Amino acid sequence: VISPALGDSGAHITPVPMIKYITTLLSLLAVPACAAVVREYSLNLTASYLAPNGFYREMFLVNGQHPGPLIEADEGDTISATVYNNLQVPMTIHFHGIHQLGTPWMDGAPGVSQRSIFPGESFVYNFTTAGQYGSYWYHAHVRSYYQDGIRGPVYIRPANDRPRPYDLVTEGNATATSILRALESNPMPLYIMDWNKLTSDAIYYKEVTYGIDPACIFGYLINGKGRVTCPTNEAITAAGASRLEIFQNATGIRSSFDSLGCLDLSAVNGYPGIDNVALEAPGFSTPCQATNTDREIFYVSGSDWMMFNVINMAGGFASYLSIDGHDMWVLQVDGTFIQPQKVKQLYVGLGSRYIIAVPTVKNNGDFAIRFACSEVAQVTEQIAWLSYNAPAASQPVDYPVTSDVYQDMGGNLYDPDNTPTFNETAAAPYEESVEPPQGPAQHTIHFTLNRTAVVSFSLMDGGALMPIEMEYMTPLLWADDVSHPTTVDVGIKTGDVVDLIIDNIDRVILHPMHLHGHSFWVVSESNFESFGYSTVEEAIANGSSTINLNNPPYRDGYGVAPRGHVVFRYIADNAGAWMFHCHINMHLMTGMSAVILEDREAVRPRIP
Ligand SMILES: [Cu+2]
Repeated sequence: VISPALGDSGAHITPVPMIKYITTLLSLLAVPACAAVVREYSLNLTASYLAPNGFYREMFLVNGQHPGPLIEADEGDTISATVYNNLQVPMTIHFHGIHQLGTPWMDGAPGVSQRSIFPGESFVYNFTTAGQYGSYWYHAHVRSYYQDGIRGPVYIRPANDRPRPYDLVTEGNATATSILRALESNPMPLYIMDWNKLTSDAIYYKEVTYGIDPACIFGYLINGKGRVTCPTNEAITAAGASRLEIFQNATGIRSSFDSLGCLDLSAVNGYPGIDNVALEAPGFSTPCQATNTDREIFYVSGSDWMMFNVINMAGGFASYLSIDGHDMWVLQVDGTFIQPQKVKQLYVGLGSRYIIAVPTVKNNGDFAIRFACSEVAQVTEQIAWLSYNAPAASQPVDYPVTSDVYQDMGGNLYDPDNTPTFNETAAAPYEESVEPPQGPAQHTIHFTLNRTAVVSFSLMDGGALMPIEMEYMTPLLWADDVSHPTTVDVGIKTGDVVDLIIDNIDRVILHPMHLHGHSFWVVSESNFESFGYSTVEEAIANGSSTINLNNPPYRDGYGVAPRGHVVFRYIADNAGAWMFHCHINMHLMTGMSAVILEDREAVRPRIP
């Protein structure tokens, strides 16, 4: 129906041959829902020296590829993934969004749920997918090594008896609904990842040594592919006009963009005069140099619909996704079917996953799939191609605007119809059973997201930072001493309801907060004010307008806007020691992380 280009270097993607399509249709009829199996995978981690966007650097690979291979299962299957660490650094693998229900020691958090896998060692991650479906991903959780290449997708096909919202998309057209149902078994990959010239260790070294926040990337990759383009400063400045305003409102300083579209952050970085801070050593910055490497390309033929699995695997940046001239129906977010939204632009939060259906337009041409950085810190975009033409040896010429609806490199959407963009706050779960508990929570924990120095980011109210050395300590899941300033031990017992109130007092930075071991309901949210109450009950009693206990979004990661707040509510149904942290690697590395203990004594005797 639709297949990516064959014979490309870089990401290795399995096309969808027609025979598999037919087999899937048959399997929907033939396979009983209870036929859970064990899905075995080997993940061989190696280092290499490659140039995915035209510049050579040391990078990491999983089974010789970046991103790593797809791990797939049917809902209820067990996944058994053996990781062979052939790198020269310690490693763990975290299965992002997988609850690890009953197996907290398989969560892949170094110093929290396991000891690191040291060079030459292996480790078997063995866990169930029961109760979970949709899109997830796996990534290194030691230091920032996932942004060097240790990352890949996990896809769990929903059980046959899951209610699906496809009729709302197709307006009851049975043929169209059956097409979506078939595409669901193997959605096309659309993985966005940011990329740097330097390794994450080198960037971290620069961050702590020079005291600079490396909020600047060398460009995005889509499915491990992409190229560097060097737009004019006039074009960057035009696309980034709103960023200049936001920064000026926060700091009083009129800033400017460098050749890679990075905002000059000297005023808050404390280290003036650096171009491309994440890319070069101070004093050795080089201006943007364009490359001509292949972009990802998808060839379309015949089908009325496409389905994409969108995953933000980036190390630091969220982005906006748009496809020139095409609508997108958002069907799932973070492994949950939602009330579908038809949009022309989708905010793709760091660590988050989205299943989208795209109606084809039956118009011979090449259309750009555009990811634009949504952060204040940089104007940059990467594109992949959606081609209705026959596969060709050469790629389409860059940037033909093939539609009057398109998104520029600053993430500004040009749409004569003013179609609403994706509304995260309104992304209600489709299944009515996914409802939060309504009564008072047994525990309310307050966090404050704060930049306590140029390169120290905290979430504890008192400003405590989780030291990077935690990764080498006896894992908190079974350690005798848990008395660290970033350990939250408030006596949570199995079955308790927990509210996390998170105020972000930073003026510019959105922090994408990720909770391990659970999904949560976003029961309050604001992008301009703190929560202002000590509990959800108090907020309700005072008539707070931000509280939403009526089918709120159900997520495992969610961005907290600058000056804003969120309240996450979850059920403590998974005894263990669970990380709660910002997913921006350089924030996690400099302290923005905590561990929430949950009925730990109940699980300690069961640890293998
Ligand atoms: Cu952060």
